[in-house]
Amino acid sequence: MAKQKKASLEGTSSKKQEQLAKDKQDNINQPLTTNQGLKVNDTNNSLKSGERGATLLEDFLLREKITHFDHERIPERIVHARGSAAHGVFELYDPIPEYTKAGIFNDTQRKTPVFVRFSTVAGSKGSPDLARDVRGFAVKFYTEEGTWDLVGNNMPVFFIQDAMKFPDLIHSVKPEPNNEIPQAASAHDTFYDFVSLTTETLHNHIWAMSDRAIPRSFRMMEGFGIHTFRMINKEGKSHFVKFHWKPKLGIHSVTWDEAVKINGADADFHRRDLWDAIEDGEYPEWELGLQLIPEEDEHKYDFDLLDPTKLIPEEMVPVKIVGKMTLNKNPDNFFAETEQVAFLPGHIVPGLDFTNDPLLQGRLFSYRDTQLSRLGTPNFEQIPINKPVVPTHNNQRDAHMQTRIPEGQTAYFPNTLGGGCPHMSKMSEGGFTHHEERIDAKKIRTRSESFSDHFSQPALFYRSLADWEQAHVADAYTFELGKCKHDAIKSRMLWLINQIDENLAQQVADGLGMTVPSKIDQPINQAIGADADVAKHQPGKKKIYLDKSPALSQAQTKFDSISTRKIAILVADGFSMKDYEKLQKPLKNEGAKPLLIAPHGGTIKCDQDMDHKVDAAIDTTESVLYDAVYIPGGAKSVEKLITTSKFIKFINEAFKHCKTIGADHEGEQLLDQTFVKNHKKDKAILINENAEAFKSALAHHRNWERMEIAKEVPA
Ligand code: HDE
Repeated sequence: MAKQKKASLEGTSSKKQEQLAKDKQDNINQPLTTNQGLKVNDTNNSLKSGERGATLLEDFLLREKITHFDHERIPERIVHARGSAAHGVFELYDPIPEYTKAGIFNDTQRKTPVFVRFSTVAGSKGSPDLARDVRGFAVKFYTEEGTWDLVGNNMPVFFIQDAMKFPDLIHSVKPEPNNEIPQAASAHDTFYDFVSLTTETLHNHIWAMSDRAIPRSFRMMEGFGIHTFRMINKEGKSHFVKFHWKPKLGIHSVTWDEAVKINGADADFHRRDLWDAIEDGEYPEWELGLQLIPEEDEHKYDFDLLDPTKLIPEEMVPVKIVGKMTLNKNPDNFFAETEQVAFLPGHIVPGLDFTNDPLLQGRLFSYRDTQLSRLGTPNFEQIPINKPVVPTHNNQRDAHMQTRIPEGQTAYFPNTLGGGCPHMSKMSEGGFTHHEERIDAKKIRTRSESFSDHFSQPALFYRSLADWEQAHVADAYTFELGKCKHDAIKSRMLWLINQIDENLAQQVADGLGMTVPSKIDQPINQAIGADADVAKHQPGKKKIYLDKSPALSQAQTKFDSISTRKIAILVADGFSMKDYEKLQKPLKNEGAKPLLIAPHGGTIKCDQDMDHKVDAAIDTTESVLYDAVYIPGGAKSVEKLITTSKFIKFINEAFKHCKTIGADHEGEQLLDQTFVKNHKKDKAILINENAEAFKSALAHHRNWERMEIAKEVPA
């Protein structure tokens, strides 16, 4: 199946890949040279005055090598430093000329190349993948009309409403400035000090307390453009639009206990997962969906479309699926591509435009600016990964690392000496023009009152979750606040959570050993100016304009695929080949990965005396790295497994994390040594069942009904 997929995409010639090929460097069969092309015959020893003497200044080979090394690092991204990326293609299902004239949304024959970078937000470049955090979901479309960047996240709302607050938000969540602790974690006082005083953060914050913040895989997350953008059609008519990415594999997460352990067992868990899936030909796919709102309906909702802390429930405005994105190629070089890629929300194409969302407006400035310090030059757009696939011509000149050689006498407009070129394009020739928006306003530094409802949507989100998701949210708040030292901060947070949901606040308070305060002694929303009327800006009581939005719950996602799920098959010498084969082939046929875990590395013998390659020795792996466990029969094999305590821990942990566990014949004896012994009726514990039952439980990801019992497992 994997091979077939690869073949089907081979014909996808990508203009971007052809362009990148020109800059690639292949060292195979090439002599080592300096950067001047001088062949080198010793790159191991410096030039010395005598065998044991000092190194000579003359040694230009040493100087070139060391100097380049000394300058290898560039500043990491101030946010989203930790990330992984891949190449792919976007294909349109049906043209939508009634909404936009953008070529990418009108031509179903196009295979638009994309480069997509996923990231965490708060951690440094080397931080672990399973931090509780928002994930970046940035897509660069190399379109025929220029590059379009859709720089979004895996949650549909943001923490703040105005770009002015971004440095405050980030300073509060990043490691504290006096001791640079904690790394890649929001569970500390400065973050909650800020959140508890800035109520607009509460909506994104409750998403960050949910399972969305600990995804099983980048391939199993949704993506959102967050802001309301505009689509403009040929007649100049504008529609508001929100962008959604829907993962083909559904939305799935790990548990917090797993996340903590994965960070130790494999800090590159998400990075590796994305890389491996693409190498295996199991190409990650998302459908692109649009929520389209006619201009006339701008003021129809109980929230402001320009407020990036609000989502539009899918039940109010359905998501129209318009195309599909497939990631089908890993980068060749992490630094050149993943690190140097520069996303700018300001990169748009005709047929798309911005709105006055004050967060988006600030981003339009920030991203170009940040590339200057990160990549060191306004010529960052000449770096291969950032180059558009269409030609560029203008009168910008020079600056650090200019790689082009502009010809001619003129670098200004208008001119006659250069034949008036490069000339401007009329709209009819594809020239970009801004949507004409009527503005009649005072210049004023303020926040619109229509932005001040801060409790309704966090409450809607919480109400829409399944019981098990709500329990995870309560646990997350309790964990995070439990790490804070200041009671005043925790108390303010409890009061705020109480505004969202009283039951939730009570659970968190119980966990913290505190009481929910009935009032707080200071205005809670401090994100306003000194002269502003504080009372006017207090968030009102939550409103209920929609009882529930099922689309917000992961319980409503797809549970129909086992593709790329990893199954740990626990074996020792003498395991039953018949049992193994019963499961192995059906799993592989559907793209899942059965992996042999044995007491030692190398090979292991089945009961038919055949050698099988071991995928991991038990001491080098952990159950948190797999989606399910299976123990085939074979008396000798099971006897050995029972005496190796790590296998017992492995199964207990898989049980704790609500995973599917299967066993056949003597394999059951191993389960009898574990917590599973008393829970064989659990619907994801499959003893002597057929492969279909195992696959179905696996596709359901987890048996969350087990959650309460699982808490008792001392693993
Ligand atoms: Fe970003 N953000 N951001 N952000 N953001 C950056 O740009 C910034 C915001 C997002 O994989 C930086 O090139 C400001 C919202 C992603 O390379 C920086 C504001 C959303 C990425 C920056 C926001 C995002 C970034 C750091 C408030 C979701 C990673 C490096 C006005 C819609 C892109 C860089 C990648 C990166 C600033 C708010 C998503 C500093 C000032 C809202 C996915 O420019």
